[in-house]
Amino acid sequence: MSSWTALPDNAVSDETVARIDRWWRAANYMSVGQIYLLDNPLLRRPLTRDDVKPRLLGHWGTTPGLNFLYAHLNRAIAERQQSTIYVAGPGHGGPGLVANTYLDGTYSELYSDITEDEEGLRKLFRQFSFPGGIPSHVAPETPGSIHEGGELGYALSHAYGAAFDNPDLLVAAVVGDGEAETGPLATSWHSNKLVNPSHDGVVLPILHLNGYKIANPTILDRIGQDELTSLLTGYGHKVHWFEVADGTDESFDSIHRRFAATLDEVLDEIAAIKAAAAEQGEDLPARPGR
Ligand SMILES: Cc1ncc(C[n+]2csc(CCOP(=O)(O)OP(=O)(O)O)c2C)c(N)n1
Ligand SMILES: [Mg+2]
Repeated sequence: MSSWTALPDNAVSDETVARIDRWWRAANYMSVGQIYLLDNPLLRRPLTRDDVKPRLLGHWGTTPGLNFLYAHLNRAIAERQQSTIYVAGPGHGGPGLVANTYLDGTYSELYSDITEDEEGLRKLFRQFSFPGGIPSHVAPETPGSIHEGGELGYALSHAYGAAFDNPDLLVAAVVGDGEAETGPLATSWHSNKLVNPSHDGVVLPILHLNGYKIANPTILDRIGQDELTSLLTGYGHKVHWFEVADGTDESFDSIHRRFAATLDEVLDEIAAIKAAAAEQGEDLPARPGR
């Protein structure tokens, strides 16, 4: 199977949904553990004050969304054999990406002292945002990272930079709604004008509209769905909404199925654009400056 494969009528099985959910929950647990725990990583004994970090840096808000996207993208790109990187823009998203790379085995491969057992997990939790440890944003030491997240604003610029002249690469770029208020991010929605589907890869911007920049409301969340859709459409993006209502009693099973269907729809649309570009080939206008 080559990349940019369309899989119309793709239905995820019960087993796949259960596996996505288990991955997501494990990554969430490991993210909370990194933010809060100095010791007692598997909570085998009752939690005490000494188990908890005295000074917390980083916050939980963005992490379940980042982990959710990572788990779902893994499913879709494995099925399509699609070469992909994941760029995490939102503030303090570090624990999510560290958790996912630990779960897939890469972390222990690169850092042999962070072993795949309880002691390794203890060290992994302790080192996060701790003196002598690792930063709370994705950083050069995060496995596979090309994107330093500490200064917000560059998720899309880095994503497009990775996609240019890399025709088989999909870059899933998660943008924080707070990050989106920075000047660099606000202008980089326009980078789509520079992409040529026959020469370049594809950037899939995913706006993580969790409503807040740490604890304060974000503009893109408050302007409402119609205005935000118009704004992004005006920038030349096709908008797909995925929402989970506050306080919903929708099951996780249903939420996972809905998101998997949305992601498949988006990836099928991208495959169609790539197929059309391959057919037209060099007739497509080259991007400015070529
Ligand atoms: C350029 C820049 N300004 C300010 C900050 C401080 N800061 C860290 S996280 C954050 C909030 C970012 O909001 P969002 O991207 O929505 O992430 P979330 O809070 O939802 O995790 C801010 C303002 C920063 N890291 N970089
Ligand atoms: Mg946010």
